[in-house]
Amino acid sequence: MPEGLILWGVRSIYYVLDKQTNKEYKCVIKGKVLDTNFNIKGRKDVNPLVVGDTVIFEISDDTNGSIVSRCDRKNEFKRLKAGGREVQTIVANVDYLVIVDSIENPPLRPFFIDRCLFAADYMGIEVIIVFNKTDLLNPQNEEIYLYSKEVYKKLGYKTISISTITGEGVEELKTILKDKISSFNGRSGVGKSSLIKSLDPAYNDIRIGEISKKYDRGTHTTTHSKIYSMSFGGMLADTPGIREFSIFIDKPEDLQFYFRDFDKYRGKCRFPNCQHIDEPDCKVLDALEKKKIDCFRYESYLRMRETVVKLKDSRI
Ligand SMILES: Nc1nc2c(ncn2[C@@H]2O[C@H](COP(=O)(O)OP(=O)(O)O)[C@@H](O)[C@H]2O)c(=O)[nH]1
Ligand SMILES: [Mg+2]
Ligand SMILES: [Zn+2]
Repeated sequence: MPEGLILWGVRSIYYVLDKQTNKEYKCVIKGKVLDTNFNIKGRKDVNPLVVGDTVIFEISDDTNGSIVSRCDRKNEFKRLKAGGREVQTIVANVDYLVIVDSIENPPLRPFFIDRCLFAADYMGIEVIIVFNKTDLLNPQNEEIYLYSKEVYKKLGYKTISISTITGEGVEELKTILKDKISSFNGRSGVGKSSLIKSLDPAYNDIRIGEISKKYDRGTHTTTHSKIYSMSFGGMLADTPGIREFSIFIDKPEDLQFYFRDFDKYRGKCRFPNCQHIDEPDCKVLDALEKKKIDCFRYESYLRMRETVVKLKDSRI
């Protein structure tokens, strides 16, 4: 039976690319239930199949088929749905997770980026952070934008500044994404779909959204994830915007291990189980005070920890 790549899916119809012949088939799941383990840590995953999944499928005729099973995933990018009881996998098997944020309209949100970074690191996915809309930069916000970019760079994340209007950074991004499978993720209105268009004008008809004047945030225009084949080589998944990115982790105590900023200090705290909140002789707090750890990153840690602890309580 052929192996295929899930390009996109709506309701229970999936579009599958035959990896050998490069032909596309419209598929349903055979017998309606997929033979795979979807329960993640006791929570239901709302999507059994996501873009980027590899499946084994049967061809019924020239354009139709049915999916028999899902192959093991190399990696997966997921978040908790509102309420915390369900997990939503957004994309699987990517080489790069491209976190797209805009520096203006809507304004940059490092706390959002940090949540995505946590999830990517937790799941072992390499990240690129895109700062889009540089053409709109307001001098008042320049400092915070350049500062955050530098912080992420120092932590070892690839960062790139882009404008889909002036074309700044687009060629550079192309070089990085060439021949890879990548996924664009971020809030609504930051320019994910516009970026796909800039990277490959063949997709000029992708819908892009307007920014709501009232809230200075994007409207949901992209309704489902979809993979596009790039003419320069490689594939890109466009995903719907997410308003809140809730993370999940089994033990709140483990969150600290995904803050690279703490790596150099955390082993030296007085208490081996130090959470770096208010413990005496904490080397992370020391480093924070000496500005060796950036304060918005530390604030992110506290905020994320709080939500994780709350979720834990609400589950009992
Ligand atoms: N000024 C400016 N506007 C942009 C840029 N990229 C996207 N936009 C605008 O931002 C809005 C949202 O873009 P869209 O691609 O739909 O965002 P998505 O929700 O992340 O897919 C649209 O009005 C775009 O024209 C950019 O680099 N500069
Ligand atoms: Mg979009
Ligand atoms: Zn500590």
